[in-house]
Amino acid sequence: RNEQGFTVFLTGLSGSGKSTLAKVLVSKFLELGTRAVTLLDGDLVRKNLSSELNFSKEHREINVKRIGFVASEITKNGGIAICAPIAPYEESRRHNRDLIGSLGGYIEVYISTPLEVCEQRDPKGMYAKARAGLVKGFTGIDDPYQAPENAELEIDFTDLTPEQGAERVMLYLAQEGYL
Ligand code: GGZ
Repeated sequence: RNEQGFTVFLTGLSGSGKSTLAKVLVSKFLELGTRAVTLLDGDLVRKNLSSELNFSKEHREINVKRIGFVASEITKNGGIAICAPIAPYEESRRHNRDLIGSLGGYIEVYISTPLEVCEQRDPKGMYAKARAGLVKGFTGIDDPYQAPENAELEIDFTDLTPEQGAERVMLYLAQEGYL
């Protein structure tokens, strides 16, 4: 069995389905029971690891690279890291890919659920606030999201359940020899 550590790095807009997918993936990896699984979700990282950071380009890049560093340590030690920040910039994603890829597996999953769908779902009411001008510099509204061009997988949750999305990721990981 392949015991190499790896990182599943989810990137996509707020409300695109990253966190839900990440949670389903955690339970699937735990069921397999092979390696320690660590979830680095956007919310919890912002609260615990990056609480002094705002949403400027500079601070988003620091935040995403911090997540990448923690994931690289987990990967180096043979664990599974699942990351779920927006990660809107190619530069930090590339940085993480190079760092983590040198220590184990790096699988970037672009969650490509379109803005219209994310905005319609608006699970936390953030898009309504952004449209009303109560939140400035919100990704997809008045802040950029650079769509990945070299992601290992792309998943659009418009017509897909979290379970179906997770199955696609698991299938890919099995095909590539990670599981
Ligand atoms: C984007 C913001 C913003 C702005 C607060 N832009 O739906 P959420 O609430 O839970 O997901 C969003 C989360 C994004 O944090 P990340 O650390 O993943 O972003 S990044 O990778 O760019 O560092 C949203 C909330 O934080 N949020 N203000 N202006 N999202």
